[in-house]
Amino acid sequence: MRKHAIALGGAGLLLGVSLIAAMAQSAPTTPPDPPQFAAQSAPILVGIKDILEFKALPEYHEPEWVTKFVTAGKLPPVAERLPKEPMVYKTANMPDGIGVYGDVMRHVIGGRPEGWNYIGGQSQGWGGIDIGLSECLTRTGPLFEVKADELEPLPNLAKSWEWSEDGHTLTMHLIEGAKWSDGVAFNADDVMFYWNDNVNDPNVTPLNGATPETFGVGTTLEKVDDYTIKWTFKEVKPTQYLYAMAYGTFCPGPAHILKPQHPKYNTANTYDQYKNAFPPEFMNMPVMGAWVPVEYRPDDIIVMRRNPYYWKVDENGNQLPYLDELEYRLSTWADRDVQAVAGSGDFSNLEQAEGYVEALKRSAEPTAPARLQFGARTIGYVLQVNYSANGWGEPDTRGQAVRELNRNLDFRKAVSMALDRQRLGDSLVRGPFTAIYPGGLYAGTSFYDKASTVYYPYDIAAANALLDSAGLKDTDGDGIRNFPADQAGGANVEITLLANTDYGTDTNLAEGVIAQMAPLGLRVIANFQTGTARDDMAESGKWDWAVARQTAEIVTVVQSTSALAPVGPRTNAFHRAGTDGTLDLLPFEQDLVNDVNSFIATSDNAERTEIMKRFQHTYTDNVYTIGLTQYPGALIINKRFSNIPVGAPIFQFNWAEDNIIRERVYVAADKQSTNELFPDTLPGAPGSAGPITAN
Ligand code: BQZ
Ligand code: CA
Repeated sequence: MRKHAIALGGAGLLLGVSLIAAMAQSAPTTPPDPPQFAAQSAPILVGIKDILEFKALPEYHEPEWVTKFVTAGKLPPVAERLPKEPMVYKTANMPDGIGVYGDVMRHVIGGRPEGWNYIGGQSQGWGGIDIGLSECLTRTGPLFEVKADELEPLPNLAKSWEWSEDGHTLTMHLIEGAKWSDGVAFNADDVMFYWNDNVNDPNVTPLNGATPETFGVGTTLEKVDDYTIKWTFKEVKPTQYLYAMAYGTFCPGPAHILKPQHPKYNTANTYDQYKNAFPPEFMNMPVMGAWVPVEYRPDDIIVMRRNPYYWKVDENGNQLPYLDELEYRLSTWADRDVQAVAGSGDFSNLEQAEGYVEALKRSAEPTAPARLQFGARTIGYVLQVNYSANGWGEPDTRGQAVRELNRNLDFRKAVSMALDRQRLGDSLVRGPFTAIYPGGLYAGTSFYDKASTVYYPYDIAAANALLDSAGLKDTDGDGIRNFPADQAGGANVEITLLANTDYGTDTNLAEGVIAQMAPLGLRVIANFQTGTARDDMAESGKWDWAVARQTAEIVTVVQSTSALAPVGPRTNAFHRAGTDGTLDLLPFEQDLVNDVNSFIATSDNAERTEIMKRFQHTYTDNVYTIGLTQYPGALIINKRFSNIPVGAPIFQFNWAEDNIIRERVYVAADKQSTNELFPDTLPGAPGSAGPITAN
């Protein structure tokens, strides 16, 4: 508290200040109800067993052209390429039933591949590439269509699990006999390499940032045998962590390929060399996913061909996927919308609101090549402030003084009241789409409670009064408030704002925030970076404020729960441990941490609802993040595809690339295109130049 009080001239003043300020500012209120915007169609809710099961079938099939590889002796027969009990997708849950083989889904993405070492921390360019390549212990994307009272992550690489009597251990059974796309067996060694040498090696930051605390402080994992692993938790039956075992945070890599490059096993390698050992040019990287990268042309395209060892089938025994090829054109996110609407691309998550009216207009024409379907308001943005005042990101004196301000509630309230959120939303798109978003859990989601949500509405006069009385004055009369004399030499308050230039929406909102802070006497300076650089900077703590898009924990609470508060040194995006490994939590943050831990420790829904009401009140009353705007996303998919689930949201537990279950998507024979770039080819050996033909 001492350091904190000095920031604004002594504890006494601070206390007085708050009382005076309380009179000046408009009373906090609850947010206005979002304008009605009915998602166009609701999903058909089912049970988990209605979607899939694991069992042996009497016979298996493959595309005819793949059998040529078998007769040419380049592949074992399909039955030997499948596990004892493959995953079987139930026909009744397939919107258009059993599919046929052939055709391609053409994605367009704005990211660029750094390389194929996903668990070593490399991005493949997003937009569904990593989601497709990296199969995980459990799966949550498709949960949007699972009944609330049966909600539990879907089995995936872990086909079943059971809890011990005392609830502290979870025994998981891995799928038996599944193989990587190069034919090498998948087993517990892959899981343990990920856990021991990537999650638990402090020199490695897996992509999507899994840390040991993501699975609970003190949690351990051990191999029982090739197909059995055992978790031990401090909590009793924390079913929550099954969600963390899904995409993003528990998707093992091929240990037979990666381990030889890891410094623990190859002392000639640095950690940097490990992370970068498989550049984008390295083709045919073994995956557990349905398609394998076989062609990469920089700034042009990544082409993927079906994985002949994929371990999932339909009820007729047809090995999946139905689609033989996936493409990722390396362009921009905005171009993804344009190409999907125009029909030169096949898929987009419409998420940049500036393009909504045009996309709606084009898709409304009867001849439009793609179907556009809006979901609920799960897309949105916050202003994050960096709370770490003990070294995360090694700030200079100016940066440190900003963090001291960030940690001051009156400062955050003033920023919130200087924001005209309606104008920010309207600056993106007019109409019923955007809604004022105060921060915290999203309106319209299952744990949201309006009465628990505190909103500090636009009131620039009250905002200025608050900063005046908090002692943040413009001491040199140039219109910019100055730090207190003993902070950063009493210089003008200058705050950098991190935003992602891959998205027009991110930078438009950032410009809006910069403009709206000027009347508050704060100079906010654009720190705009391309996607990878932005993500790396956010991860490293080298930032003051950041414009950030929604994340799953704000939408569902149960996914990425540990990110809701700094429950561990690196679990939260905007408050991480300093150089001494400790977290300098503010009192209210400790309350949030306690609430998150209590939520995880109980499976009683009524209790959970109460905990989240308390959490939401603490979170929003303290303006933990400064919400900006929230709005619905729309899924745009070319009309030739079948088996697209009704009401699939572009984002909920995960993105639509996971939610629609692409391995079940197909194109009816009479609608098949000739868009495949490498027809009748399969992936080659790891590291070889490209796809191979049967002879
Ligand atoms: C969806 C998504 C699939 C990452 C990424 C990108 C990265 C973030 C985020 C989204 C893209 C698309 O989002 O915008 O619609 O296809 O890929 O992963 O924003 O910069 O780090 O979290 O998912
Ligand atoms: Ca000044």
